[in-house]
Formats: sequence, C-alpha cells, structure tokens
Amino acid sequence: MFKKILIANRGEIALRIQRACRELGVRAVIVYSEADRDAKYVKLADESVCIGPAASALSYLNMPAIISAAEVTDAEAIHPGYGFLSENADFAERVQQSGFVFIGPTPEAIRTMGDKVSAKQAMIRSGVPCVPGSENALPDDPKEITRQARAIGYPVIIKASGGGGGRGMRVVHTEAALLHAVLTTRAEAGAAFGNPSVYMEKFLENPRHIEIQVLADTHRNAVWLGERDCSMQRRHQKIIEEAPAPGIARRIIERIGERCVAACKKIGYRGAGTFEFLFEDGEFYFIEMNTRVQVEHPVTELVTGIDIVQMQIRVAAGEKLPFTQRQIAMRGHAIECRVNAEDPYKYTPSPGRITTWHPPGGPGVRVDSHAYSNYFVPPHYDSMIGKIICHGDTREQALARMRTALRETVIEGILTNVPLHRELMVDAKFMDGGTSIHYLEGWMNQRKR
Ligand code: MV4
Repeated sequence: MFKKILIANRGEIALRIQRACRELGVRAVIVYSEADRDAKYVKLADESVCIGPAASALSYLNMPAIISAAEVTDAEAIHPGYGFLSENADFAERVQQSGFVFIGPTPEAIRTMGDKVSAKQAMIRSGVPCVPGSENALPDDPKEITRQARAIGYPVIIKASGGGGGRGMRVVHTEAALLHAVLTTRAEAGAAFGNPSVYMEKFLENPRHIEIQVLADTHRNAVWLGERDCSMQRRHQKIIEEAPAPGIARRIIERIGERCVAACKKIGYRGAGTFEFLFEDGEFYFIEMNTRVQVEHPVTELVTGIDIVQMQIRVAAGEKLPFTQRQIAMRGHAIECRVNAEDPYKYTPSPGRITTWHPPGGPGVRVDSHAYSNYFVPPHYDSMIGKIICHGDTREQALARMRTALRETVIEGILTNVPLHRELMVDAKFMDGGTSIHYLEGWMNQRKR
C-alpha cells in the first residue's frame, strides 16, 4: 500500500478520498486554491499545498502545479476525484511519466473512452449493446450522411465524438434539417473540443438513464456492483440517484452487467468505471463510459457494502480485488439527493457564507459534505455542497428515511435546493419509480412556488 497520496480535487470528494486514506493508513496531501484555503478539510489533511488562485484553470486544472506538489511532498500516487483532471488522458500520462501512480485507468483507456466513437467501437467489439447508428465518424459526403440517416430512421441525434455528458449534440427530425445540423455540430465540436468529428445515432425519445458500476484490478479480475438509476436530472445535471433501478428485472440487468465485466477484461480496464446506458422498452443501449469515481458512487456503496474509493486506491497499488462476483450481495435500496447552493425556484447559484449547517442523521442516513456552520461557499466552482444518502430494506423505507432526513436538514445563510428535494420525495410519479430522463424538467415547468 502507498504511504502517501495526493488528492487533486476539492470539496466533498476531497474529504471523501481523505477518509478512505485514513482507513487505509495512508497519509493524505491536499492541494487547494486560494478560494479553498480556509476550508476545514484542508486543515484536516496531513499536508496541504496551495496550487494557485481561485480560477480552476490556474489551480485545479494546473497540471505542473499539481505534479510539483506531489514532488515536494513525496506523495506516491495522485487521486483525481471527479471533474477537473479526472478524465484527462494527458494528465494521467504526465503523472505516470513523472514517476507517480495515477489512481484510475491507463491513459490509453481514458483516451479510448474520451473519444465517443472509439468508445462505441470498443463496446461493439466487446459485445455491449449500443444505440443503433454509425459505427464510424460521419464522412463529409452529404449523400452518404443522408443515406445513413435514412437507414437508421428519423429522429436521429448528431453527437460530437469529443463531447459527452450532454455537450455537443443535436436532434434531427427531418431530412431537410439533417445537413445543416451536421455542419453546425461539427463546427461547434471543432471549436469546443478541438475535434470536429461527429457521429449519428437513432434518437431515443423517452429513455431512462441507467448506469453500471464496475471495478477492475491489474490481475485480470473485474466485477460489476449493480446499477444506478440517474434519470432525475435537469440540463444534464443529476440531482437524485438511486440503486437498484426500480422495476427492472434482475435477469436483464445481470445480462448487461456481465457484458460490462467482459468489456473491462477485453480492454484491460483498471480501477472504478461506469458504463452509461439509455434504457427504453426493456432494452439497454450503451452511450458513454466514465473512467472516474462518480458523484453518485455512495448509493452503490450502501447497497453493496463495498468502499469504492478504497478499492480504487487498493487496485492502483497493485492489490487484487478482495472479492469475486459471487461474493457481492446487494442489500436493500439507497437514494441520494444532491444538495446544491442554488435558488430552489430559479435554479441559479447561491454561493456565500453558511450561517447554520445542521445535517440529518439516524439509521440509514449518510451525509457526504465538506460544509459546516460558517463555511463560505466560494462562487468559483460547482454549486454542489454535499449529498444526503439514505438506505433502507426497501425503496419505500429509503424514501421515508430521506423525507425525515430532509425535514431535519437546516441550512441557513445561503439558498439551497433542499425544498425541491422535499417536494420530489412526496411526488406520486417519482414514488412510483421508473420516471424517464425528461420527467424532472416537465415537473419543474408545472411546479408552483
Ligand atoms: C441520447 C439521447 C437519446 N438518444 N442518445 C445526453 C448526455 C449524453 N451522455 C447522452 N445524452 C443523450 N443521448 C440517443 N441516441 C438522450 C440523451 C439525453 C440524456 C441522456 C442521459 C441523461 C439525461 C439526458 C438528457 C437529455 C438527453
């Protein structure tokens, strides 16, 4: 095991990784920007290094500053968390070339999955079902583009190969709109990602977003840890996630989980990863793979009892996975509500000083947050200030515990989306389970204040 790890992130995930380090007996170095200097999780670390001013581009995205911090503190490995440099293949490569372990997959795996066309090709080769569409980047020839769209059938969606997470896509309903959509998506993708390559898929009108969590070691072992339903999102920002996905038969989930494990083995994947699927009419369609730990990993931790962040560190240190697929048992149901510093009606950011922070507790309640009374939420970063995660024997019990937890929660001094969560936890359609990716947006448009 490593003696010392550098955490290249901030906020709740920096604290979460620090906790995993403590339990493993690993010393934790934290890097921070000037805006995070006074945060408690920074003081709690064994060592801390300032890597630049508040702006992410000059601090949490500053590769030389982070690698220098690892050098001066003698850290052996770097955990990138989520966001920032976590899925940057060049960063993973530079970390390795500087003699440190990148806690995540190889730069090659990150690069393959970062390019959505090559990711899909890898999945097709591994037997993971994908959305029907082009198997290569679209050519320039308008006739060929039109031919492919006719073969797939309208509506189609044009996606940037360098995009992902909802960036760089355009839905096309008619042949008349097709070529213009391809050209604009191409131009935008070239400007935004430095990669004008685009591809085409059948557009699924009303799917759910279901994802499969995997873990792999460097000894050819891989397992899947069940699924999460992340359909409750607005503008590609998830706000509620749960495990397992309500109303999907175990045998059909198992089939897809086994395909994901086979794909991990085939591509030599290591570490934690997530296969994202759209689920419609009983079928799964792969869309993207995330090569990092995800915000919503705790719901999987609560139903499996497996510490995903510790596992990332252990497999990065060369350890074998300490369990086989047969030894993984799913117990009960878990739901996560993301707590954002934002106006609960206008959904605009609401940074500032938290005067009262009173988190919930009790059986089956977990709070992952770096916030506290008198913590200042800086305006420079994502508005998520923490997560409330509730576990129960059944979905109903998890929901009941979440209602109680949200009722107990008091956050004053800033606005948060806690009132929104309180309403959603008693919404009849959400309580039924199985709502699509479009449900939340519709619900919000109907909502009265
Ligand atoms: C799609 C789709 C429908 N059909 N692909 C959005 C994020 C990116 N990961 C892929 N996305 C979508 N791809 C096909 N062929 C609908 C979406 C989509 C979506 C997916 C997951 C969660 C929320 C979403 C919200 C809008 C659109």
